[in-house]
Formats: sequence, C-alpha cells, structure tokens
Amino acid sequence: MKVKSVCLREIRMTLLAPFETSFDRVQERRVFLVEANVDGVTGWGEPTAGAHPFYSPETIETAWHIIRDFAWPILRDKKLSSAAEVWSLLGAIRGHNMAKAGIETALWDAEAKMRALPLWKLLGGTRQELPCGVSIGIKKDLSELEAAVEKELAAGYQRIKIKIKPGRETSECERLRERFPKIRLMVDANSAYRREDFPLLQSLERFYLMMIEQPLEWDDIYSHAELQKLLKTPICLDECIHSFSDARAAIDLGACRIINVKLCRVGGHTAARRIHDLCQERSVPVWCGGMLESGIGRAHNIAMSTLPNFTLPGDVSASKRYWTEDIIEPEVTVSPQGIIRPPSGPGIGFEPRRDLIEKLTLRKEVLS
Ligand code: OSB
Ligand code: MG
Repeated sequence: MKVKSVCLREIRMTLLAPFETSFDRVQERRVFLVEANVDGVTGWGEPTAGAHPFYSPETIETAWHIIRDFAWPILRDKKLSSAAEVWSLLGAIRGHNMAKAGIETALWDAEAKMRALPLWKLLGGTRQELPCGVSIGIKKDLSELEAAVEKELAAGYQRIKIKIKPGRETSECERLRERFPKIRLMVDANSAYRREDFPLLQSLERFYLMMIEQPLEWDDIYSHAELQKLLKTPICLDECIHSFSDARAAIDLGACRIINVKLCRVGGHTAARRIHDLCQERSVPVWCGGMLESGIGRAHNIAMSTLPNFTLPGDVSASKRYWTEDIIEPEVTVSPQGIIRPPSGPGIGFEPRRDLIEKLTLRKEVLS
C-alpha cells in the first residue's frame, strides 16, 4: 500500500454542555481530522491534540506542523505492507504521539477497508461486548453532580467517573457514596494534587473507589509509586503513560495498578497494542480513555477496546452524550445494559458524513 495524499482538516463542534476538569472548561471543540488516500481507499483518523497544551504538550498547531513537515515526507511514496509499519517508520520523530497517531490510525482504517475487514478484527480484537462508563465533568454544586450521576446510571452506564480538584473532592465523594453506596465509582484528578496532599488522598480510601486516576503531576511516575505504597485503592495512570517504556516503568515501580490507554496519547494502534500486551502479561487491567472525541476518534477507541485485556469499563460512551449530531453514520450507541457492540462493517465501521464535515470545516490542507 502507498499513501497518495493526506487531507488535514480542522472542524468545529459544540458540546451539548460545557465540560470542566481541573485544567480546563470547554464547550467549543476544535477537532482535528486526518483523511488519508491509500491506493484510492480513504482512511480516517483523529489526532486528539487540543486547542492548548494543558492536558498534553501537543496542540492542534503542533500536530498539524509535525504531520505536514515531518510525518508526511517520511510516508510519501513509501511502499508499506501494513499500517503496522508506520509506528517504527515515524520513530525518528521524538514525541508528538498525537500527531503520529492521527495519521497512523487513518492508515489502519484504510488497510482494514482494503482487506474488507472490520478494523477491530485486523487489530486482533476479540471482545464483542464493551462495558461502558462515563466521565462526568466538575459541576456547579453537589446536587447538580448527583443529578448527573443519576441520569447516567439510568442510561445503563456501568461505572461513574467524576472529575475532581482540590477542595471539593471529599464532599463530592461523601455525597455520592451516601446516595449510591453500591455503584462502581472512581475519580480523575488530571494531575491536580501534590505530595503535600498525600494525607488527603489517603482519606479518600473510605469511599472504596474503584481507582484514583492521575492524582499527581503529568510526568511524575516516581511520586505515584510513593503514593501507591500508601494506598489500598488502585492508582490508574493516564497523563504519565506515553509509551511502552513508561508503562513498564510504572508497573515495575508499583506506580499504578491500572492503566488508562488513550490511543493518541501513546501514538496509535501499534503502540497501544504493545502496551496492552505488556499489561496483560503483567496482570494489569486496562481501559480506554476518552478525549471528547468526534465519532471518528470514538470509532477508533471502540476498535482498540476489543483487545482482550480491556476488561474495565472505558470512557467511551454514546455520541448523544456529546453532540446534537455526530459526524458519523450511524452514531455510537450504548445499550441499556451499558454495552457497545463493535461494528461489523469494514474499517472503523462507521461512515463519516462528508456533507456535515464540510459544513463544520474551518480550514483544510491537502498534502500530495
Ligand atoms: O483525563 O480522561 C481525561 C477529557 C479531556 C481530557 C482528558 C480527559 C477527558 C475525559 C473525558 O475524562 C472522557 C470522555 O471523552 O468522555
Ligand atoms: Mg484522565
């Protein structure tokens, strides 16, 4: 297979409601889409870099630059036997995993279409019922939070994650545990705590949380290992894990007992699968994180989540939780039991809605 051209595109999508974390509050999403023409077959990817470098060091601008000026010159006119080769071809570029993933995942989609296979099967996925959780942003007050949890439980979601930041975490957990003593509940701090907060984080043990996600700094595996020694509650790492070697170091140091695999944070399907395999060998369960993706990124997340060690409910939920209209057909739906079934069509298995995508486009650039 040969990549003939690549179209980079920025579209604008509006979330149904603002999403607040310890580092951001967002409603207008700038979404980066990559469309690759591989021997005349179109594959789609979504580098999940955001408008700012507050979650990851990458932004839409850096990802655009890296794909156009470095990844494209490497891939252009290269004869590939599989998308599985792309990760190592791009290995000369240090970092910039989201940029790499954007183009790599598009080539995986194209390859699966060329082979007339669902992408999840091409990746070696086996799971056909994916358990779903939700990530609930920081709310105005406790009653709004409680109502949001109630609504998601009624929709069938199997696990509730709330975003926390210093100050309200204890009253939030207290309120939710009083009201919902039996649910699978977890918190995600997006690196909002420091070593001085260890006693506070230890005090969360009484809420028997499923896990505490990324309490400490985004690049600090070592301090998470110190904290995990003090906690029975598992730590789950998100921001800290950018590579196979990060995952290995985190597991060996005891910095976490669970890993949130985000496809773009780790550089695409090949890298994600390697981390998945390592975690499986080491009996560390994984789950698929979300980045408020459009349907295209969501479809890739679904494909990845069919790998056997994705045993915990992920943050991949229904399109209608995010958008009045998603950019794929059909939209992603979740059963009343909180399950997504992977699609049976070729590639990502959801058709991008071209007219809608054109209408939402702010800029595009074709590389050929
Ligand atoms: O930390 O998992 C996170 C959204 C943006 C950036 C980081 C995170 C998140 C979420 C949202 O938790 C998950 C979703 O897509 O619903
Ligand atoms: Mg997270």
